Amino acid sequence: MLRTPTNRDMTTHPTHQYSLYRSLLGGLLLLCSLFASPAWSTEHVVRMLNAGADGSMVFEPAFVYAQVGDTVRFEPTSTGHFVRSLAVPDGAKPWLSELDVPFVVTLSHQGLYFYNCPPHLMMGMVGLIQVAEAVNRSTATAVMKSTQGRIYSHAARVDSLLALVR
Ligand SMILES: [Cu+2]
Repeated sequence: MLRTPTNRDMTTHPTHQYSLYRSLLGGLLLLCSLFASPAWSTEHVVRMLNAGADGSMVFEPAFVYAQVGDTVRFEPTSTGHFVRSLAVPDGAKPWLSELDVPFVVTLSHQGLYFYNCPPHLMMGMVGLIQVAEAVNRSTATAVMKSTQGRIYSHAARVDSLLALVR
């Protein structure tokens, strides 16, 4: 049977206690959502193309400047491509994606990340990501220069990428 609230009900369930609980819960939910998908991180998209603004067999954009915690999503817009890292900063995990499958890299450390598409390396299908400070500049540059010797067409792309490092 229903009854009207009495003074006694109001003291056992004080309104201010309920609203405090609600704001705590709200704060907790907000914190959880912040950690689940950080509002301050950016997803950069790099497309893998048979033909782009810079000629055939390209990553577009080939140079990305990012911050720690950002992600890069490699989109297999054209078929026949995948992506493999050739140089990453100390502590960062090297990567290798599958053919024609979108691939997301989380940029865990600052520095330079140099990568290529192995079947099209000879055609200069390379790219570079700079995350904050280029702390591994000399190591990455050495890898890029030695890789350049294995490229038959568009080898100058390596120099263009190096020139973009801040
Ligand atoms: Cu390719």
